[in-house]
Amino acid sequence: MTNSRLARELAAALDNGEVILLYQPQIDLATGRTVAVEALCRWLHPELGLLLPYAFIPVAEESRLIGRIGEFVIVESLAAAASWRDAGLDVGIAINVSPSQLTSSSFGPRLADAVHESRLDPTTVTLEITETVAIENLFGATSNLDPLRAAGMVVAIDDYGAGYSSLSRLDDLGAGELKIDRTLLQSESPTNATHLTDVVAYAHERSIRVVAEGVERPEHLDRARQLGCDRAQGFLLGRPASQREISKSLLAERV
Ligand code: G
Ligand code: MN
Repeated sequence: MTNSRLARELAAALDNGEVILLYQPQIDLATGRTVAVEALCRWLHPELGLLLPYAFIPVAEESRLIGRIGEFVIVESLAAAASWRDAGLDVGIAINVSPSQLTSSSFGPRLADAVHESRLDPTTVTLEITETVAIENLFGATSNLDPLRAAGMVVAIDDYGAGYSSLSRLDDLGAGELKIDRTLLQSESPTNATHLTDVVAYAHERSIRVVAEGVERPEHLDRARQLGCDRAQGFLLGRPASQREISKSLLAERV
């Protein structure tokens, strides 16, 4: 399918509810409880099936639909977090920030307003940033992120180890969380294992919490624990699920 057709369909999909959010649990390794969920965008395409963000976010970026998707994610995920809060189910919410959002001057003020209006505790809101994006326009990124951090929100470096990762980015962006990419967590290479030990030490020296991503098998969970990661996320611990399903599992967990 051509990108222009995909863009046209995406515009319609945003109107008719085909674009949805799922939520994936993040487990506190000390207590075993779900302390946060990451909001993940999906497109339930009528012909192509379930599309993951990489299949349509680039198209959205090109066609300026990304603004609408970004707004949808903010409104929908904060509403879900507020509904869990209202039900007495305290759980943090992690939102992925797209490249163009990060450098758009309207993003920071809009998110600050939305969080304020939701009356959520800002310290329970995490903004996941892919570091390559932040490097390309560090000024734009920090102009958005600094006020959000000042309001209490947490900046997370996403997919650490997937590309040209640099720990200095944690300092540049005032990050409060580091998410270790699944390729690095799952790697069997001793060099990578040593590197990971250093990474966790570096983060913890700065009181930055570490989340292990891609925990798919029991040995990945063991590794996350051995490394001293604070939180873990992955198919073994919970697949991305609807707001309803998450509500049910949070209720079940908290009896
Ligand atoms: O880039 P980011 O880390 O935000 O991407 C999250 C994506 O990874 C989601 O689309 C989610 O479905 C996927 N994911 C979550 N847990 C796992 C896992 O354990 N294994 C794999 N392969 N993918 C996962
Ligand atoms: Mn993410």
